[in-house]
Amino acid sequence: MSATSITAIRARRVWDSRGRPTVEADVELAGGARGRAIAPAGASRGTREAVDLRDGGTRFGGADVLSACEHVRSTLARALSGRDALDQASIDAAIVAQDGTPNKAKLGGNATVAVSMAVAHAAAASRDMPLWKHLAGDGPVSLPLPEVQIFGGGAHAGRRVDVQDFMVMPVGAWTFGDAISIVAEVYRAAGALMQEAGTLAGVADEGGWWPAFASNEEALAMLVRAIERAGLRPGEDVAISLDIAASEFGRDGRYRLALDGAELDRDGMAAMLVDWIERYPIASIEDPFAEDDRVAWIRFGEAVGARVQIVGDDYLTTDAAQVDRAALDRACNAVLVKPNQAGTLSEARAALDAGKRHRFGTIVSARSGETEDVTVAHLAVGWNAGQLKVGSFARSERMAKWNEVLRIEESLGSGAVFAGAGALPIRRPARASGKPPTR
Ligand code: 2PG
Ligand code: MG
Repeated sequence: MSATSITAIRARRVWDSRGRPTVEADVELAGGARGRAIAPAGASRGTREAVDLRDGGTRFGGADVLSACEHVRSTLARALSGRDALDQASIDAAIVAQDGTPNKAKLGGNATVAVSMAVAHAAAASRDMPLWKHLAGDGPVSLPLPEVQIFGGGAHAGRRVDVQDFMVMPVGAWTFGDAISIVAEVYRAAGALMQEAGTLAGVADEGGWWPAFASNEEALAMLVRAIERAGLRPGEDVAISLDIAASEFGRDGRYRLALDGAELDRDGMAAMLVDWIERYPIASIEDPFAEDDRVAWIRFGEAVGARVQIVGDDYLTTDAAQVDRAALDRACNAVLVKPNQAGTLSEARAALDAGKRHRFGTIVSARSGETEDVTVAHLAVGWNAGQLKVGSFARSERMAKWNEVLRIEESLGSGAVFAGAGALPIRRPARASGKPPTR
């Protein structure tokens, strides 16, 4: 037994940002190093992603995770005991083998991802390193371009607007810190605008302003106004990014936009999105079509793939094989990487690596149900993903991640490299040269 052998794994039920139970895992190594991680939880989920194990019954609406915790303490603790925490690949292979299902249905994706991430934290601690550095090894690292929700909708806001995330990307920023300052101004301006319009109704699940819009497009127009009001140039300083999350309202090639009172076929849906791309400074669109509408994805990729980042979330579910297929199809040019969609860090990493092989944009992403766990901030830097999406710019489960990246940037000092707009898989006009502004 070496100092990095696993000697104990514990689990407990803790609570996420929606007040729902989730799994926290602690891992201890022979040399005394410890790691801890908490599983997040999605609301708009792809059908092929790893599933959380929930107890059912009446307690906490059936969402309890006592059986998932028990699987950590029994099956996983037994299978991983004595293994070397530095060998993440074989740890994750053992987790996959113990589960034995294609979607972690037996042990629960919430159990497996918490343990997989806690092992990585323990391994980093054993080397006395921050997690991002441990993960990077000799590879390059960069501070990610943040993708930040300003208005929340869809399943995260009582479906008051159909589109799920109206986000911004500070493409004109010089550093990660600069990017976050820009976002802070836009978020503030958007709140003030809605307050003046009398439509402010609190914040949605990920901290974005809760929308009371007359149409989906009105939210886009409001976002442009917020960017301008913050004294920034739409498109140049700040671009728009949308997560349509179309699987939530599309099926069999038909899309029901409740707020617009419209039912569109796949061509109508594509026409609406292309029209938006032409009239608004949109640089990225996630899940523009439902996950079962492959033909729509392929046509859309052909039409706009050269000028817009097209991101597969529910469409790819952090699965390397799906990324390979989408690349062959040219259906998308970016992959969202959510560790709990895969169920282990190694599988999530494989999806990211597949994306890089195909020159996709790669975006590490949190879920709508989050906690104080900041693992994704470290993954974005250490895996050199280039982009990070963790929801909005309010509520501490979101701010903890942005703040962690700020700390990492500071620790890198003059060696810090900001991925910026170069992380997008599309050609963009070069940023004006000169001195960075003070923000
Ligand atoms: C998404 C995520 C995060 P959820 O759709 O990209 O915004 O939502 O975690 O509910 O799947
Ligand atoms: Mg999504």
